[in-house]
Amino acid sequence: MKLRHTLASLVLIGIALAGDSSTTIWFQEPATKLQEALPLGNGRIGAMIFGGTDEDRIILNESSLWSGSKQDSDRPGAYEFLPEIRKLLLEGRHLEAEKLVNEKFVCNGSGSGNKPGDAAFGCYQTLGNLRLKFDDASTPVEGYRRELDLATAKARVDYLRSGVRFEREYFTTAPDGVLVVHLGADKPGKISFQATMDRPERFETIVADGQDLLMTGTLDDGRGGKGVSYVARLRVQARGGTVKAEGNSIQVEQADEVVLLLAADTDYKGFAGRRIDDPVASTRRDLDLAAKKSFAQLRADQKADHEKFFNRVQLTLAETANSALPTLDRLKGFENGAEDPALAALYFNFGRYLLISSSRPGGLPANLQGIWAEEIRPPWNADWHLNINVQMNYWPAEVCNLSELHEPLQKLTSSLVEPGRKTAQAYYNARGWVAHVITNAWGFTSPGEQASWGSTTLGSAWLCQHIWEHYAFSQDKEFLRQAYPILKEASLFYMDCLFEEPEHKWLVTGPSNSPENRFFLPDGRKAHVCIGPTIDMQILRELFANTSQAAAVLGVDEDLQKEFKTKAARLAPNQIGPDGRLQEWLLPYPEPEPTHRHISHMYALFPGYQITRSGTPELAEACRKSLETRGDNGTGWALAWKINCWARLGDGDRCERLLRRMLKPTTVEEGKGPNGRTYFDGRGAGSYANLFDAHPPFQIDGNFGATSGIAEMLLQSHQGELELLPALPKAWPSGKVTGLRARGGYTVDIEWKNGVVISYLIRSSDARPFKVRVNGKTETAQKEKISTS
Ligand code: FUC
Repeated sequence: MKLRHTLASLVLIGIALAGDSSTTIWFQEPATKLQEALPLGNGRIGAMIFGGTDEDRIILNESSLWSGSKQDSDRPGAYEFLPEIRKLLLEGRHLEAEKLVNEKFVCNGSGSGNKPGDAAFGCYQTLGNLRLKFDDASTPVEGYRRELDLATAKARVDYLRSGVRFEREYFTTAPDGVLVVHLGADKPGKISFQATMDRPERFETIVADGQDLLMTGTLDDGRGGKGVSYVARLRVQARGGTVKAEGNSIQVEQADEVVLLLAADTDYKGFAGRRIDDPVASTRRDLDLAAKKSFAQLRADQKADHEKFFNRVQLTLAETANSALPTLDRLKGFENGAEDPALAALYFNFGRYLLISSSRPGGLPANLQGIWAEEIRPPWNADWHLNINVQMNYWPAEVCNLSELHEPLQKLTSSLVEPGRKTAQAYYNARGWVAHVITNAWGFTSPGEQASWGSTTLGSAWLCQHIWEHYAFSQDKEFLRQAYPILKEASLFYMDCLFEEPEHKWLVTGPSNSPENRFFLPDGRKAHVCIGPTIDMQILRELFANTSQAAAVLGVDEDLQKEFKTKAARLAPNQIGPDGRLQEWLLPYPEPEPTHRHISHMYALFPGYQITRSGTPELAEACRKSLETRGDNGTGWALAWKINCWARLGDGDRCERLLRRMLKPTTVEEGKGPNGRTYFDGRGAGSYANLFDAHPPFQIDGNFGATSGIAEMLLQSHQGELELLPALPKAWPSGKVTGLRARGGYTVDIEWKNGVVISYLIRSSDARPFKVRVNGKTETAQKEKISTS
């Protein structure tokens, strides 16, 4: 079914086409650090291109390169302390409760702290570096350009040196599973360099099979034993000149043209990934197969594969003079007040590009750094945080028409059911499964190691929201049938865990946290552990509703459906505090940090949709007040979350202001205090030169969150209708977007001018009537109004 609706009285005058400026990140100099380098990825192999002219460094990654190992971090019988902890909390003795949680109710061992000898939690880590050292380092370089083309997923460097124009092209390809680098020159015999590989620890490089350079090593399992083994294998193909693999390098002399192929693999056998026994053999196979194709063929196949995802959505916003600048100058110009709507389109496209590059079916989900890490122990282990971060990574997946890239997250969720059942039993003596705040490549579901943040129990419930959202957008009943047991068991867990608070007889969770936030007790001391924080109640209301709706769609578990509804009705409600804000906790505690980065109680506004402008206007107004108090500063992901919230509140200008804040150029140095500690209060937050989000430090969730936020400004579908341009800022008076997805299985194109929709096209696989809100009016699209033009 197709619906084209042209508001005929308005003439479409050409909107300046943003062209390259919406899909190109570029520089006039090489990168000096990761935050300036260009990311490439095929979902599994990642590369960061520095493009140096004396030495070209490429940071290498493989998504399953995790230290640590499976561990038993639950405390059997911890549930025996539950009554005492709850009693203390009900009596207002929070600090005593917190002490008891720290003693008896956190995980066994050091958890994500990864203490020496007790580091089974592990961390995602870098595969190392590929370095190309060029011979002509002493001569000057002219006309240097380094760029990343998001539309075709290729990085490119070119420059003039000693009268020769050098060009290098780089891409990672999903169809062929390798990194490809092409080195060219406009004169014969001019390409000479030495290729080496290294990493900060645990590596050796050897020549294998006569021609390949191999870097191998084995990580720590966190208990003093051997963990995951890896291999990076480089092969050089040259036209003209000589290639010699010797010692720990490959030397190329006077070639006309060179192609480098790099394969990487690990023997990680967890919930996703390739499950390879012998990475030495698998990388050889990968290179043998890739080497059979010409460079042009490798590129054509990679380009087609990338475009299949990338071209589904197109966003056109006006270009200005600022749009033509190199990326960092463009950010600076924008910071200084230059208009540049196309910069938002570039940032949006970058988010889609990053998801395509870091999350592919069958692989591991994008972690805190996607797949791009240069350290052995990146910040927060580059793990999956379940109290906002990994979910935010997947906010753009459905609305940006990348539904199949959501799969790695769903796979992670289903992999946590089994370990999560054990955790549910140990800590709560409950049915079902639970995951708390953090997880890793090894199925960690226990509480975190500190009560102050680790007692958040909502991780599993929040992951389940993604199951429902995938169904809501795709209408894929078979997916829902398969995922239903996960929803059901998650719901059973929470049902068993809820207990009654005596004053109102509401059902609440506990011990719990409002993620990572604190409150003042009446005596002025600060506490974290609480019962029934607002976010828990919102998430459970949604989980119970989604589970019973899923059961209804599938025609199963009629009795349970009723039970879920009964329980949901008894959860503590959203409460408006004495100051008109939505209350974050069960009681209106004063807060030591009213601008705290987490805005957990906004869950019901976004990503949930229990609170809406039209359905619950008073609560929406309370959310607005809460957001006002939280302010327009924060870590990268906090800013991104706020964009989505303000979009739900219909305030496009506020969204644009926050987006400007996210695009504020920043550096690694600006993100650290004098003691080397990273800031959490918004200092140093913004965009690094390569547009990676700065928490600080680099954390990719903000990129994905802002991408979702931009989509939310243009299209919403959570209120039983498709709303076109619900939060359009004045700064984007004209534009066009195609291919966004809406709940119910619709694909939507919108074109607007002077802030008014002038045409739209809504496609769906069947002919159900639906409501669409356009230019302030809701209409039901009738079958007879549908044309297929
Ligand atoms: C949560 C946040 C931090 C950071 C970390 C990875 O703990 O509170 O700001 O994003 O996750």
